[in-house]
Amino acid sequence: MALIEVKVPDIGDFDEVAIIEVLVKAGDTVKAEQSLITVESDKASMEIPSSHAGVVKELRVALGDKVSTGSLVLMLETADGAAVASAAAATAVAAPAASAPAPETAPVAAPAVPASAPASAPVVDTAAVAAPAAAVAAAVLPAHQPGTPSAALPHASPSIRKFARELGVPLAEVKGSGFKGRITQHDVQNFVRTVMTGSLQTVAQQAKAPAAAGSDGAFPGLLPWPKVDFAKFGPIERKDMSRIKKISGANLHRNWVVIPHVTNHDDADITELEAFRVQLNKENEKSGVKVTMLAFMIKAAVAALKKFPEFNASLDGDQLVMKNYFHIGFAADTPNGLVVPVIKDADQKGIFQISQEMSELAKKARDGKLGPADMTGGCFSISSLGGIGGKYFTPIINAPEVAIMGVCKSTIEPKWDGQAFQPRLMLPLSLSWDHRVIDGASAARFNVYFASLLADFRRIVL
Ligand code: CAO
Repeated sequence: MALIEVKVPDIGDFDEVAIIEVLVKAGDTVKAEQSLITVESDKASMEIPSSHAGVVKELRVALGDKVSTGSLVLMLETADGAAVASAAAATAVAAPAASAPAPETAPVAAPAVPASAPASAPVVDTAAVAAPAAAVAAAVLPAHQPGTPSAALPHASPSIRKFARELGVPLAEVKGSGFKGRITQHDVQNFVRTVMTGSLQTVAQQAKAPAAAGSDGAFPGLLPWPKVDFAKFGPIERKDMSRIKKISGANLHRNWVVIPHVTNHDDADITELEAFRVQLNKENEKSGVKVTMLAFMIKAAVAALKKFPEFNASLDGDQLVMKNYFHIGFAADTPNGLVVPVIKDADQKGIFQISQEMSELAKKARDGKLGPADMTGGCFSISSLGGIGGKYFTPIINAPEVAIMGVCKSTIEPKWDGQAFQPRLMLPLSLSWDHRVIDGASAARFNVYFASLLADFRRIVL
């Protein structure tokens, strides 16, 4: 018996790297080459293996500690009779796993399970975004009930560990199907699918929905995600998704899967309002504040939320949370993805103030400088593609909100006035709403009222 120090071996340029996983504890028996900790720099992660077999007597590091070559990891009792020694962990450290995709090529069907990485710069989703994604998902889907962790340490490459961490998957509960039981990307994806299916089933049961007949999941017969070797068909390259896209993708997917969406389309005649807007901008050219149609829509949304309060609500179990404040989010397109900054207390602000705040928030969004406070607390969102084009679309509700207004590019259309066709500037509206909270008739009324405000903005003061 001998007590040896196991140290971090030569890990090249990696200096002061954070420990993101501690894979052993005091009392564990480890084999030589078995991974002890995982460290991660901003570019890659790697596992630090044990130099010897033995029993862990004392851990000298903890999660989050920073280590470099030569840092003491743990004290190991070896059975090989070696004298008390200082042993750098095995020199053959697994090659760093750069933040490249895991080897298997199957794309991930963006699961709505939590990404455990904290979302310091939240994205889509108003209240939801500011919270870590885990908390967001937990608010909607029942928490995953841990299964029995496998007794053995999970074997997985650093890239798979990173992948699992991003999805919040506890590797100890994943059964490996790879060589010698190694966990593959496919195993992690399957785990997510199983949890998702179970969670959705629970949601359905909670809502007392009839169970899917004769199935062991909510989606009987659902085919697995296609696994394609794209390189077989032509040259390809792989790109990491931006952090914003990953977080917003998970939120959008959850919202799309969980919320029973319906979208009503309508048109608003904005001929006079557009003329007024152009006139306003001419008069205020020197102010530096440009009034956009979106500012009028934010005011119209406030008035419509006041008239139809169920649109200014959130579901909380069997209760509706009715809000007496009016914070309106607007979707902003940025080079890194979609974000939804929020104009707070829009009911207390005028068109100029809203226009100014919107332009400041849109700039902050494009510069990647929005903070959580800029994106939280929204009651209702507007997604405007008016500056780009298109006719109608089906926007995804920004949970925990219950409705979202999508608008596209206005165009001159012939409208019959009873005697002749008149050229009118028509704005296409697409209102998506949560059918658990809102009925179709209310949605149609909301759209008609919203359109009537834009058609004659004097109605806003009635
Ligand atoms: N019809 C016709 N023209 C419109 C219009 C509409 N509905 N809305 C805006 N425009 C015009 C503006 O008047 C402006 O024209 P000028 O430059 O001649 O004045 C031009 O389009 C550009 O407007 P804008 O997009 O800069 O301003 P905005 O206030 O309409 O929108 C913002 C601001 C931040 C919402 C927008 O830039 C943006 O990011 N939109 C994309 C939102 C998005 O991605 N939604 C999809 C979400 S689902 O994936």
